[in-house]
Amino acid sequence: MHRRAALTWTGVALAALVTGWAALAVPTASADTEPAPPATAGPVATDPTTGTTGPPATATDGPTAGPATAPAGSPVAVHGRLRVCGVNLCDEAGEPVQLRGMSSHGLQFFPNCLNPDSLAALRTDWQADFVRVAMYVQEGGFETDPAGFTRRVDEAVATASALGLYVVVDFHILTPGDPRFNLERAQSFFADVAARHAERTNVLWEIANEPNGVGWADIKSYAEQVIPVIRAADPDSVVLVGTRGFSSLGVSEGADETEVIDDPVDATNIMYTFHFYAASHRDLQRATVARAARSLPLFVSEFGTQTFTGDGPNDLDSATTWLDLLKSLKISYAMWSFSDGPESNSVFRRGTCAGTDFTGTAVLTESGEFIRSRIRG
Ligand code: IDC
Repeated sequence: MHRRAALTWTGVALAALVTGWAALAVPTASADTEPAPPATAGPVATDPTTGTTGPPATATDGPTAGPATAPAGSPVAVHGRLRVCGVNLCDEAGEPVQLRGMSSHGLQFFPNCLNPDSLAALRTDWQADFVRVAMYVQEGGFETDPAGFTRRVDEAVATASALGLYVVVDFHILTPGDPRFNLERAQSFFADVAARHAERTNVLWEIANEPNGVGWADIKSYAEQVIPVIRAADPDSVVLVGTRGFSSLGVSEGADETEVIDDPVDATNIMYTFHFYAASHRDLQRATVARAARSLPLFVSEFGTQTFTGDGPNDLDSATTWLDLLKSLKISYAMWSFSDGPESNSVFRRGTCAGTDFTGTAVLTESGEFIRSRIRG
C-alpha cells in the first residue's frame, strides 16, 4: 500500500525515490510543476503584514539570503530563514511575518493529496506560504512503518522546497494524548529528518500535534527531551510545541495560558501551538489567544472551519472573526485539511487528488473556497 502510494507521485517525487532528495536542489527538477512566477508576482512576494518585499534569492546570493533552490518571488526566496523574535515569527530581515497555509490530512489516509501538482497549486494559485505535513504516529501512521513514513515526509519536504514553500513537519500525536508515549519514536524520527534537512532554511519542526489528558509539566518534559535532539542536528530552525488540551493552551481541559507563561519550555527559537475549530471554539478561545499573544510566541498550526470533529456545517462567520484576529496579531496559520475526503474539512471535492488539476474553484468544497480566497486576499 505504501509503495503504491509513493508511485502515485510524479516527477519530483519519483526522481527523489530513485536518486535521493539532494538531486532536487534544482528548481526546474519537475516538469510537472507549474513554472515559478516572476519575482514581482502577487501577494506572496509581499509580506502581508508589513507590505515590505525582500530581494529574490539567486544562486549567487550570499549565505544570508534564502536558499538558492527557492524560485524567485516564492515565500522562501522573499523571507529567507525564519526565527522567533519576541512573540513574533520574523523573517531573515527581522520583519514580523504571518505565514498562511494548509495542513495535509493524515499521510496514511490521503497519500495522493500531497504531490507536485497540488503543492504547485497551493503555491501559485492559492498564493500560500507553507504546507504542514501531518505525519500521524498512530492510527496506521509512523509506528507501523517508520522508514516508509519518513520517506514520505522527505518527499513532501523536497517538493515543497523546490517550489519555495515553507514546510512544517508535524509529528501528529493524537491518541494516546501523552506525548511521552512516543518519546523514543520522536527522538529517532527527528534525529533522522533534522539531520537530513539541516541545510534547508524552510523547515519548521512541530514536535507534538495535540497533547491531551496530560499536564503541562509532562508536555514540557517531553519537549525538553526532543528539542535538544533536533538542535544537535539542525541548530537554527523554529520548533513548534503543542500545548495542553489538544493544543488549546490548556483551555479545553480547564486551564489557561498562565501555566505556560509561568513555566516555559527551556529552549530558544520555539513557538507554542494553538488549535481551534471555528464552530466549537469562539469568544473564550479568542480571548485566550489575544491575551496569550502578548507574552507567548503563538503559531496556529491547525484550525478548522467546522466543529472539532472536523465535520458538519462550516461556520464561516466564526472562521472569519478568527482569521481577522490572527491577522491583527500576525499569527501564522494552517487550515485542516488539504484532502479530498467526505468530511467538510476537506478542501478538495471527492476524487480531485486522483487527477492533476488542483487550481481554481471548481475543484473546491465550501471550506476550500473560503480558505483559498482568504489566503489569496
Ligand atoms: C480528524 C480527521 C478524521 C480522523 C480523525 C482521527 O479529520 O478523518 O478520523 O482525525 O484521526 C484535530 C486533530 C486532527 C483531526 C481534527 C478533526 O489534530 O487529527 O482530524 N482535529 O477532528 N484536533 C481537533 C480537530
